[in-house]
Amino acid sequence: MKNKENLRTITRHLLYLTLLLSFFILTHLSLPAYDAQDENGAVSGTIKVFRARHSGDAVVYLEGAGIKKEYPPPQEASLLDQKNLVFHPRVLPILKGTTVNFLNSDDVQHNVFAPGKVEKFNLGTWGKNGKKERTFNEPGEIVILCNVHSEMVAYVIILENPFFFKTDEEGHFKIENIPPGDYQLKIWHEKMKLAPQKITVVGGETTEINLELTKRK
Ligand SMILES: [Cu+2]
Repeated sequence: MKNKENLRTITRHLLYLTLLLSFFILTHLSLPAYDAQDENGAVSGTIKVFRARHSGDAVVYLEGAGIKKEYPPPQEASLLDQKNLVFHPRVLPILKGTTVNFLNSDDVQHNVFAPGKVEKFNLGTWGKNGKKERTFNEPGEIVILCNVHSEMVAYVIILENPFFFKTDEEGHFKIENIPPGDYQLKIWHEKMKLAPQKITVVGGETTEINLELTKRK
């Protein structure tokens, strides 16, 4: 009786093992069937910004015929804080349709308004820990100001696809998960400009590109 039960348990385990093995073999065997072109690629490199304190706050983004026109915006809102009389972050790139929470973390009152062409608005003036939100649906650059402190400025950059990256202070960027194809790599910077660059993204590979921003807008 005991032996029979043991045998049954062993048989059951063997069956599970066989199923598991077949699953792994099947999934791994099917991998080489995918062409490298079915995989996405990446672009990375460094943007050196001249005549600036550092190489950060440059927004690198892609445009191209192969990119879809509509991407669902993130569920989570982005944050633009006002702390120590400065907007944080100074440059906020977002995907079109994203909601931005405007927060005041200071003891003094701050205001938020945009005098620009893409969107013109004034969210009002409020005190510590107060928050207002706004959703941005039009692509472009929006200059954000505070009418209490004239030196405060931030830039919301609204982009049409998720293939963008804001450089760190060393100028590094990396855009991942890009469908293979030809693109125009563009750069937004507060003060500097550069002509669009042609790049090719190859599936499963990272295209390296290093650029310099030397011309003023
Ligand atoms: Cu202010």
